[in-house]
Amino acid sequence: MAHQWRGVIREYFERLDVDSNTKIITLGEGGTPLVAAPALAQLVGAEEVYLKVEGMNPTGSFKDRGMTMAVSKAVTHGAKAVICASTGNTSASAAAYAAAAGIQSVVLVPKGKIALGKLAQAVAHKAQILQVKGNFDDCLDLARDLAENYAVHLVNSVNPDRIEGQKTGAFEVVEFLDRAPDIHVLPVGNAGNYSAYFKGYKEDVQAGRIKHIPQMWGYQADGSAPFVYGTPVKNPDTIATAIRIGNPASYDLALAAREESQGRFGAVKDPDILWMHRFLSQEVGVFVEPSSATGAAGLLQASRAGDNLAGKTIVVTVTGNGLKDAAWALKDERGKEIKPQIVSNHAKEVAERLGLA
Ligand code: AN7
Repeated sequence: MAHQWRGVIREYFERLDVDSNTKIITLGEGGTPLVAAPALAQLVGAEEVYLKVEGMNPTGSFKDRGMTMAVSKAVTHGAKAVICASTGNTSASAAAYAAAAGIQSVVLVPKGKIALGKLAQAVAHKAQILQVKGNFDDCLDLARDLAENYAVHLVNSVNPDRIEGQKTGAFEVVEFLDRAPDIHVLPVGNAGNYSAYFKGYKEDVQAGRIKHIPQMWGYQADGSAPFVYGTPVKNPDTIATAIRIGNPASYDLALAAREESQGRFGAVKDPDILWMHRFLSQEVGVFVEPSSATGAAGLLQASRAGDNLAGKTIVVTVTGNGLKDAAWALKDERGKEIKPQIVSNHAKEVAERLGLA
């Protein structure tokens, strides 16, 4: 008999900060596939590399794991509206879960700097959307201010319910592998997800399910890399708009996670992110948004710089679906637009064009 996945709150009820009074708002998030990526393993010289494909979540990103918790808690406490600042995915997720809960959502996004698919999602789910003249960091300051002073509930990852929900990604990795990977790699913006996976692994160690926490490797775009420079970045700049964040909300949590896991932070250049974005599509078969390729790009950079990954089992979280920011797939390596050829409906001509004749 087939069983439907019930969403992360019901699947992990005993391991989350919820109880029988929690009004569960779910869209069936979580339970995403861990996909073997032999082409990537070969490229970086590792024993095995798996992609945790978070683009399979209901709104196409990992944010849904945290949003089911944050919106469930908000509704349980009687909230009638939620607010968030976002580079796109948080707003798409907040809008969808608010719709499911029958409450209002307000989203603040940096003007002109969010991918079209994500904006479309917020519009589709009837969020009140405001484009702020400023970057993500300005939007977050504004959202915090409004949530403090008005009757709206903040659902950014400064809200611990978000991290709590997102830690379930680590639980799923452990259940699938039946052990901890040696290294877990992620793209980093606010470092909420980095901190959440660490929390999940740590709880699995404490519960005796695994023996050690994997090294946590977090990668940022080099124009937006406060963890690498050790200080906030005033005007973050990268084509990877999802992680265009200069003043990460989970800075201290993530530093502690890096320390305890003997992990690292690194920065990769935009062209290397786009190269890996294409490699994952073409050689692995997984279509992600550019930001989501940043972790894998960092792993390749480490391997090229001399890190010996032989014998290692590595999990890379790919955070968002390629369809959200599809325009990048329609450009070649030089940035030139790719347009499929136009042909008649004659088999002979088509065969010639395809080089079959
Ligand atoms: C695809 O939606 O911050 O380090 O406002 O959308 O936990 O912030 C998105 C972040 C990685 C970084 N990959 O995660 C937002 C937002 C994708 C993302 C990140 C984001 P964090």
